[in-house]
Amino acid sequence: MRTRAAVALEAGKPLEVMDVNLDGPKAGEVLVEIKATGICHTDEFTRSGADPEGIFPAILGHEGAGVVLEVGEGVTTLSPGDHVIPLYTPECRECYSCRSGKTNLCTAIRGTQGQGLMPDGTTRFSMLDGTPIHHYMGCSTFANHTVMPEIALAKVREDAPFDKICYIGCGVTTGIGAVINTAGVEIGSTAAVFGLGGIGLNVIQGLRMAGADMIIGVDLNDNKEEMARKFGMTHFINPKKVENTVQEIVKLTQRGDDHLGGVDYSFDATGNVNVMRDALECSHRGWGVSVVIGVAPAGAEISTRPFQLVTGRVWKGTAFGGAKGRSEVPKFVDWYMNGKIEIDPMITHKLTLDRINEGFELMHEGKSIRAVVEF
Ligand code: NAD
Ligand code: AHE
Ligand code: ZN
Repeated sequence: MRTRAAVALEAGKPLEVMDVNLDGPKAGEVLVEIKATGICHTDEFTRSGADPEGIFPAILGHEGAGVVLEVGEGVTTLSPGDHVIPLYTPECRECYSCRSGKTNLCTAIRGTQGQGLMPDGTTRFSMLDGTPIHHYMGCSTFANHTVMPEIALAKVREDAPFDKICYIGCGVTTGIGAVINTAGVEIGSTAAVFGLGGIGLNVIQGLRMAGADMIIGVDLNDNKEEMARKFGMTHFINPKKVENTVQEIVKLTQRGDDHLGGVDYSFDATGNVNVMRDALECSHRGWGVSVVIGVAPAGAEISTRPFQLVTGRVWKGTAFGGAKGRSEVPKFVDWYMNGKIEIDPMITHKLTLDRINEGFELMHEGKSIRAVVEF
């Protein structure tokens, strides 16, 4: 079939919207009509050329929602008409990692996914002249139709609006999951969140759900403060306006006879390795846990004095908020539909596919939280 897609032809160039060929689903695969997709900073990371795994040409996008149109041979858990959210972290329930019960990082198809290919080592997308186009993060949601492995689709309730629940395909689950699954934040905790964008706001939302007492937000952009306060941030720091961000956080958290200060939990949602260091170092001696969410460019490395770890701070990371997608994503959709979590105010812009590059510009200008493309 033919479908319409935004294609990343070369690193650093705007996406080009065009008709492309899409082959039907092979065994174990599913054809999905994408109804809506968010634009996450990770799409920009890859588009810009900063991703060591970036391959071009490719159809980016990994934060989508849609409807199953056709299933390939052997598919048993999905049928045409089902509503689904694509999963860049699949859940096969059979590989060594899935069986361990200790991680959400299913390894069943990670090798081919990182090469921009379907599990059989081929691509379903091509240009009209036959040039192959790579898949992205196993999803390629910047296309009106895509083909995905069955194990990488979460079936969700049919009354949930696509233009909101697409955000559960990455940002919402990543932020809330980082708090609940990865950090395991307890009631009464203190926390710092670096980066108040599409991910950081969901970390704040997760901290409020977990019952944190003090939620300190850090962002270079003052305009992010208002929305973050609505989601539960109690204190705001703009690093450009203070001498030392770590010291400011330490001061805010010194209480009673605790002269050391430091937050119980911190989260990096910027992708900047210097910020990751600050996030670790503002956490409390003896027990502070710092979670890296941000994705850093090729060649970037984190550093700190080992003494920070010797004295009890813990550095962790999280992908997709530690969530096992097929099992947990339907629960996030229920939470949204029951009013337990909020999504609507974070979808600041709606675009058509033809205007997708405006979504990247809004992100650069710091004007959007999430821009969503609706097909
Ligand atoms: P975003 O662009 O919406 O937000 C980033 C925010 O960080 C912005 O508000 C920006 O002003 C702020 N910022 C940038 N540099 C800063 C600095 N030095 N100090 C303080 N604030 C700073 O991006 P997003 O969609 O929220 O994504 C955030 C990061 O999380 C990206 O690196 C993205 O690739 C990554 N990410 C990781 C996962 C995962 O599973 N680990 C999932 C989604 C996104
Ligand atoms: N390709 C990059 C790493 C990108 C990365 O870390 N991706 C996250 C999801 S970001 C979603 O917005 C992830 O899931 N990582 C685990 C995995 O297996 O990719 C690089 O540096 O090579
Ligand atoms: Zn993402």
